[in-house]
Amino acid sequence: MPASLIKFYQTGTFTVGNRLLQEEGASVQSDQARPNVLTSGHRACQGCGEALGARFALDTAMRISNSQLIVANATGCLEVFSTPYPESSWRVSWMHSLFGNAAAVATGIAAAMKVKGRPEVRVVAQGGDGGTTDIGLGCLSGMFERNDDVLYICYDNEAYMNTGVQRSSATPDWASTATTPVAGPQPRNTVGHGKSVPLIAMAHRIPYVATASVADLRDLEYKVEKAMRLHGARYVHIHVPCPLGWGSDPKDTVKVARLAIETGLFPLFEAESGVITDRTAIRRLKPVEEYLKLQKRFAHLFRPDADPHSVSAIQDIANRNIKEFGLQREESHA
Ligand SMILES: Cc1ncc(C[n+]2csc(CCOP(=O)(O)OP(=O)(O)O)c2C)c(N)n1
Ligand code: SF4
Repeated sequence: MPASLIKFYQTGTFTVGNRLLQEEGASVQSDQARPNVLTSGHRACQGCGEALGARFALDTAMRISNSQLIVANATGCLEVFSTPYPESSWRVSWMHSLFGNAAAVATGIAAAMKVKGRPEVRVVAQGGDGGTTDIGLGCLSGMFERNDDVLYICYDNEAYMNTGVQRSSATPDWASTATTPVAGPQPRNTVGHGKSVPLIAMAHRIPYVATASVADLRDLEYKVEKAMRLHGARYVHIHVPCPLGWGSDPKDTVKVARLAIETGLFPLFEAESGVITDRTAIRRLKPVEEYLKLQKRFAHLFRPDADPHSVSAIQDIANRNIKEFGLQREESHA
């Protein structure tokens, strides 16, 4: 989102609030005109970042498509907590795909709409990080390569939460999960070093790729809106803390998400046709400890006998992101 100068009365606070912002800078709040695509009554945990992200992302997609929207949803928490048979929290044409084929199902829907002469109907596919970065990556890459007219949204809670917190290829190194338990003198994930699907998407040179976070809902809305105004394959990757899997306090979901940005561990950027076009500079750089200490999945890093190199290695990852994505703020308005 284009940067704007911080006004003097906002200095020192993050709680500016919509009422102080111009309409174009404010996130959508509850009002009668809001589509409310994901209604109350679903069964997500308290403080679920995925529910928050999905609500804002799909309300935006619904608004931009004039309510002409079809959604394909991969198996995962979002699908399970929103549609316990025979109920549904969705107020949109919504289809449950398999775990790994949401992108292919969405491609089929888009092709069908084209054949039926319904270009006004827009298509979104969505899934968790497991459904996207692991089992669904083949279908997703095909969708990118064919430049199918679909917006794919990944809700990244950094593990397979729906089935009991197993590691995915989006799980950070050192995070304790059911399949990467804390064991041995230097506990860490020994399975792999993960992958960045936003960068993989960029390598396909698709029209639009963006990362977003529930810590900045206006930025999230802006990016989904931009993606929806374009055609061809588009990809938005949203960071969504999971209190259950991360061992964080449900009231801290937005705080944890914000710290991921402020430490440099989750860079916010946009890319068009494979080239980064914008990034969010970090306003107040924080050490990674502040992020890690709010989550029980990293508690082993702060035991008296923990290897201090682990935290410094995570700090190195954040530092590398800051450098690679140009997240260092050039001038201070604070
Ligand atoms: C082919 C197949 N393998 C395994 C499963 C079981 N399964 C359902 S949801 C899920 C995990 C989903 O994880 P993720 O995509 O990260 O979404 P989250 O639940 O974290 O939102 C798994 C393993 C399945 N439904 N289909
Ligand atoms: S397990 Fe995590 S992702 Fe699933 S509903 Fe609970 S908070 Fe949300």
